[in-house]
Amino acid sequence: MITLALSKGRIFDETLPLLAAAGITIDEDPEKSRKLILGTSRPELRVVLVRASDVPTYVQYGGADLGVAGKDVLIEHGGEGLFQPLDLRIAKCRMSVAVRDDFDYAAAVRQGSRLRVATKYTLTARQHFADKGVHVDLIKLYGSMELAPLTGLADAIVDLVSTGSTLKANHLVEVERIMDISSRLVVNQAALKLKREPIRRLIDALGAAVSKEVA
Ligand code: PRT
Ligand code: MG
Repeated sequence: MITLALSKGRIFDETLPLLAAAGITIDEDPEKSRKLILGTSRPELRVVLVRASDVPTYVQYGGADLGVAGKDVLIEHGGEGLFQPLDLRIAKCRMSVAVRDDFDYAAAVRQGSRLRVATKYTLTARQHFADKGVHVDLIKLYGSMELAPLTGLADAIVDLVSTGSTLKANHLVEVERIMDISSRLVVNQAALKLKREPIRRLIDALGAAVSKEVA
């Protein structure tokens, strides 16, 4: 048996067409069922539904053989014990710094002020501001980062942006793009050795599906 970890929502939705191109369908729609383990058209392949940020942990410890996780999540996890053979080019967005539209970020940086930055992505944020030589106090949040500058909790946030409409609706502006983000296939290193053939075939089939999408 091969177990693939996916998170509900955009990662599940955008992985489906890649699996379909590899001739694989999932038996149930996770939005309509409460099941956490789903069968597929391949008897030897099943899907487990886990929280997006738990995908690397499941794969690292062998709770799943493979998984799909955003680069944002993989950086924060550290990637230990994970082989990352493929950029699936799905769930694309960017990691950015944003501030209130009335906050002069350039001036604050120029003056060498100590910035208060709220984020879920503390490793990425720490590295970014260290590279720029900007002093920051990081405030770890687990959700709704957009609220932090509006309530005075922070001067800036580091968050994911795709269309930009969440920032706009909350009177925030993107002032720096830290990196482009997409989701990657991650594989448990021990599983890759023990179940080499079926896992290799799945990686190759998904790789071919990604190249077809790009072409
Ligand atoms: O929701 P949960 O806490 O369980 O986990 P999660 O938020 O990590 O899961 P999910 O499914 O929302 O995101 C899974 C992955 O999708 C992330 O790890 C990213 O790699 C990727 N992704 C792509 C995004 C976005 N686009 C995105 N826009 N993840 C989150 N967002 C959020 C962003 O944080 C912000 O709140 O959407 C909002 C901005 O969107 P726009 O379109 O208004 O700019
Ligand atoms: Mg979410």
